[in-house]
Order: sequence, then structure tokens, then C-alpha cells
Amino acid sequence: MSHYVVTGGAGFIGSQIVRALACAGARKIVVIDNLLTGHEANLEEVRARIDFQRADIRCYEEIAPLIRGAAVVFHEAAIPSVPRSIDDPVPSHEINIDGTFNVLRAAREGRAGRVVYAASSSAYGDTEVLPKVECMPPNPKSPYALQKLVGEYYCGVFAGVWGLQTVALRYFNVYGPRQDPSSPYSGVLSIFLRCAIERRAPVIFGDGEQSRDFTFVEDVAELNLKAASAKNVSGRMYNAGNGGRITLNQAWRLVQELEGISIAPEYGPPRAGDVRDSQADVTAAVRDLGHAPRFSFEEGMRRTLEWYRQQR
Ligand code: UD2
Repeated sequence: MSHYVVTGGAGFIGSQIVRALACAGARKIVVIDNLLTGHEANLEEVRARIDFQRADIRCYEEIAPLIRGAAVVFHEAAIPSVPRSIDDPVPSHEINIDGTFNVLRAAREGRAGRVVYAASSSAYGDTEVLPKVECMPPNPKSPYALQKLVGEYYCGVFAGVWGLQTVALRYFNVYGPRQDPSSPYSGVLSIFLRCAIERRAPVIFGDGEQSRDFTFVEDVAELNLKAASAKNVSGRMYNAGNGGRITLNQAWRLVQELEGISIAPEYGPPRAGDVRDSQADVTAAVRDLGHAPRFSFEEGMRRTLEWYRQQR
């Protein structure tokens, strides 16, 4: 295998893709990350196998030479948070939209083979029916959801107009080891697991009956590698989920069981821009990309909890 670039490669999902590439025998892996939300520690096991470049996707001149000639660019760099895009919309807009444009432009001008783009299930917004299928009209409810959708549209346009190969994967609430629980903008499961280990009550926004198709990070990384080599998929978008649906109340119950504790959650007001229910139809990803998620929610949570325990 040849030359790969992972933007956001020091992040939670990006670093898992880097490990998967290293495992598959990739010869050259360039990681681009500005370390805004990523951590070099996430790359510890593969440090000797990669070329780490601290660079910012907002700066075309910085990233263009790093992307030139890549066989595949996995574009994971983003500010991935609905509430952060509401509290502080400018960096979110600049990284998620302008940064994505820069990556696509650099890939096209540098004759990269393909861009696999980290899109988001948030683009669907609230749909009348579940599961959510790729043909449903998007209905973004937050700046973040809109920004991720614009990135997807840009991928389609770069494919259609300039012939750059692109595949967009709409991630459905990815969780797993290395997800950073330390910010108020962190993914809910990382916050739940940290609360459990520290014997604290989590705060659930709303009634806790909102649901998510939580997807284990290793399954997402594997799908990325499949999307990198699948035939006849350029310009397309696919759901990257599990096909299931878990409410936050159910998730906190499982966390308590796994940790052997009993702590009632606190409930707060619902969060602005929140989607109520989320569940992926994975038919197209299975058919066209060979998507085959391996981790049940319980198994994924066991592994994640184990990782957080070891970090302490
Ligand atoms: C969105 C996308 C997801 C991904 C992610 C990136 C949807 C359905 N999903 O995730 O695919 O792109 O953005 O970050 O749009 N919550 C609490 N307590 C907390 C933290 C969160 O109750 O301490 C709730 C939150 O209000 C929401 C749920 O947990 O209802 C999940 O929140 P999240 O921030 O983990 O992810 P979400 O769904 O915004």
C-alpha cells in the first residue's frame, strides 16, 4: 500500500484510522493535525511509522505540499460538536467549511487519488421516520450540522466538476477508547464513563429518551479503509452507523451495570440544536462498501470502559 494522509490524525477517530492503516501495511502515512482537539499521545503506538505534521487545514499553503500525490486522503480534521458550533461559531465554520474546501482543493491540485470525508448524521436533522436513509432530504438543525453537510456537497461537486474521487461517510455518534471526556463538548458516552469511574452523576439534557445509533470507533475506521478502495462510489455519501438505537437513559443504565454502581442521573434542559432520534439504515454501506460492523453496543462499551480505567 502507498501514500496516505489523515487530517485530524491525532484525534480520536483519525488516530484509529492511522492505526488501521499501519496494521494494513501502509508504506507512508502523513498525519496532519493542529492539536486543537487532538493529542499526540493518541499516536503513541504508531509514532515510528508515521510522518506527523503539525499543520492547520485553514492554511492552504501549509497543507497543500503534504497532500500532494497522496493515494487517499482521510479528512477527519474538524471541530466536531453541535453545542460548540452554537457557542463559538466562527472557528467551527472556518475549520469545518473553509478547511474542508482547502483539503479538497489540495487533493485536486495535488492529484490525490481519493478523499474519504468524515460527514455527520446530524445533517439529517429530525426525520419523520427511522431509520435514516441516504435518499432522505437533509435538514440541519445546528451550524455544525450545516457545516458538515456543506463539506459533503463540496465533495460531490469536486467529484462531478473536477473528477476528484470522493466518498463521504456520515458518522453516527462514534465512541470508543481515546475519546476525550474532558470538555463540556465531549461525546456523551465519554462523559458518562468518566462520571461512572469518578462516582458522579451525569447531567442528561432533556428527558433522556432521545436516542442515538452509537457506533464503535474500530468499526468506523474499518469502513474508512473499505471506502478508500471501493469501486464505482465516487461522489457518493453513505451512512456509517450500526443500524441500532439506544436512548441516553438506557446507555446510563448499562454504564452503571458495567461499573457496578447505582447513581441517579441529573436532568437538565434540552440542548439547543439537538436531534431527537438517530438511527442509520446501513443497507447501502453494506452493499457498496462491504460495511460489516463487528461490535455490539455492550461489547464496545466494555472495551471503552476498560480503556478509561487503564488511563487512571
Ligand atoms: C452529533 C452527531 C454525530 C457526530 C457528533 C460530533 C447527531 C444525531 N449526531 O452528535 O453523528 O457528528 O455530533 O460531535 O446529530 N448529552 C447529555 N449530557 C452530556 C452531553 C450530551 O445529555 O453531558 C446529550 C446531548 O444533548 C445529545 C446526546 O447526549 O442529546 C448526544 O450528544 P453528543 O454531544 O454526544 O452527540 P450529538 O448527538 O450532538
